Amino acid sequence: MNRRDFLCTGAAALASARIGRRGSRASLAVRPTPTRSQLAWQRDELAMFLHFGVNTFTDREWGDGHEDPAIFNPTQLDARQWARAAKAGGFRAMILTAKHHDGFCLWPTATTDHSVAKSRFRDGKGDVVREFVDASRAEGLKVGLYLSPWDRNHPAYGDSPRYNDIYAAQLTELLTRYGPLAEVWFDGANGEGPNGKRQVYDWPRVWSTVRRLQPNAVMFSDAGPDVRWCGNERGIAGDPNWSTVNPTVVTYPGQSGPGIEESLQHGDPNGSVWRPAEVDVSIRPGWFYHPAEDERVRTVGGLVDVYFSSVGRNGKLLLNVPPTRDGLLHATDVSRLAGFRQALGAQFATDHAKGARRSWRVTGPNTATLVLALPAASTVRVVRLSEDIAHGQQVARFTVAGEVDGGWRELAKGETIGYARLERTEPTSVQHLRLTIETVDEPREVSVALY
Ligand code: FUL
Repeated sequence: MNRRDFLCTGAAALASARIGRRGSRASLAVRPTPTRSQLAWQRDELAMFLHFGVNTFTDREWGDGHEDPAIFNPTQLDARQWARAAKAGGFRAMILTAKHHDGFCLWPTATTDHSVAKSRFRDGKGDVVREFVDASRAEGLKVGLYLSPWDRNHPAYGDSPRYNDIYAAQLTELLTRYGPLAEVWFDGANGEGPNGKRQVYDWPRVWSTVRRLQPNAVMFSDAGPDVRWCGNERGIAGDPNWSTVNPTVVTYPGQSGPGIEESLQHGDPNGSVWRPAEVDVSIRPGWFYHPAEDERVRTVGGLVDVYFSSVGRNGKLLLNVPPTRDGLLHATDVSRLAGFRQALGAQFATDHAKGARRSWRVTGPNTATLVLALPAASTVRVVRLSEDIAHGQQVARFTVAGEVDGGWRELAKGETIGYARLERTEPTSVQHLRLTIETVDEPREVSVALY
């Protein structure tokens, strides 16, 4: 079973209630704030994930490491087409699976023969990582790489010190050959059975290698250290979703046990480190391309829903769009990406709160109210709230009400806000709007936009 299927909805709901109550009592002397890289990462909002490798040619999701490298032959590979599609979709970065669990390396590495160098792609002289990086840069996109720790091909895997050297060498190649990386992605999956090889990874070594060689890259994993997995692959960030976590709960990728799921999904209002959630989800049912899924690509409306449940819940969206065997993104996926961007543009075209008179009042040590008088009565369908997260995250609860027929009607209500909180409301015509917040430290003004 995929480890990522573990999410149990009942437990998540309980956890959410518990964190909600704790939220208003949190009191850290100094609350965590994001680094410059974490801030830039979150403000980018959208990154595209590309799962590509031997699985693309075997029609599988997890290769077993026995694949013949010769099967890898994307004859029309055009990474510029990937980058153009990403850009047209409003994405700011792309992350490629340089090596998935099957161990096949998309770059010519000195650490194994199981790579593009032994494939028919560009007569064994190709380098998919290089083409990917160059294409991303040409389109102004940031670059990220995924390097699976689990390796079902490498003979050293399971001989822990030896494989840790190999893994560090692979990482070093990727971190030193391709210019600045914005993100390095460490998967937590390890499906070795009871008779399989057990590898003890050296995570401190891995993390310090990235810090040393790419100090501006954020590192993703269940355990961060910079950004954390949101706890599911359905495109839905936790609610509430704190960007602060207690770092003693999830300490390495793939860890399971009590409290892990709650920590990944919800973070912790009392957490001592800033580790925001990344929401990885595929545009198709699988991560790799399968022709049988051509009719099952998420619709534009479905993608907009994912935006609301990821970016709109204080997450960063990492949307997977897998290249086909030709080495191109499928036309359906490309048109859905363009449609997604268009739909978001239409949705957020007019902010009715622009030019509103704002009166901000701190009503207690942990409470405040913001009243907006809009320039004209407007029909509100979506409320967008946002905290200035450069100063951290502090809202534990909020209520938005609109003045209707001389009284206040509740339009939206919830727990955390963070970078962004998007709430759909019953279309309601209002001219005055009131936001009430409860915070974990001295209240700071929240931005409100209305669409
Ligand atoms: C999981 C992997 O097992 C999947 O194949 C995929 O790479 C996904 C993003 O992460 O843990």
